[in-house]
Amino acid sequence: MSVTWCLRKSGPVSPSRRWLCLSLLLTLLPVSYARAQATTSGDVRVERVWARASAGTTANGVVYLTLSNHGERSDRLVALITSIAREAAIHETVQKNGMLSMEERGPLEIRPGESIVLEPSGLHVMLMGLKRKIEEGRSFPLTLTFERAGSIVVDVVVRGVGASGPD
Ligand SMILES: [Cu+2]
Repeated sequence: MSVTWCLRKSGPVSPSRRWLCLSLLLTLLPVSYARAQATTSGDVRVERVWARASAGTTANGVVYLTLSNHGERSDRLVALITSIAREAAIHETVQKNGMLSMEERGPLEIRPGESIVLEPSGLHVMLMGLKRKIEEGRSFPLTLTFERAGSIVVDVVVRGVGASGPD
C-alpha cells in the first residue's frame, strides 16, 4: 500500500480502503511533523526552524532556529545553503551609537552542552538575494554544515510578516 494507491481515483472507494488510507496518512503525519520540529546529526540538533514571510519585494530574508550540541566536543557551523537564496550567512543584530546594524558571525561555534537560540533582534541566518518571495504557510529547505556533525537539512516553516516565533 502506498500514498499513490490512496490518491488513485480509479476503482470504487470501499469503506475499508478509505479506512486503510486514513490510517496510513495518520502514520505519515507525525514523521514529517517531527522532521520540521527537530533534526539531529551526530551530537548536533537543529530545531524551531522558521522564517518570516517577505514584506513587499525585499531581496533579503531571515531564518531563526535553535542549535544544540549534546556531545563532549565543540562543533562549528561552517556553511549554510538554501535553494531560495543566492547566499546565506550567520548575522547578529548589534546596536552601535544608537543605530541598529548587522555583523557577520560565522563560523559559529557551539560548545559542548550549549544551546544557541537565533531569534529576532539577535543572531539570525541572513538570506541574501532571494530567488522568490518567502510565502507564509509554505516551507523551504536549508542545509547546515557542521565541522564534526556534517550536513543537516531542515524544513524552514514560514510564518507571517509580524510573527515573533515558530508557534
Ligand atoms: Cu542580517
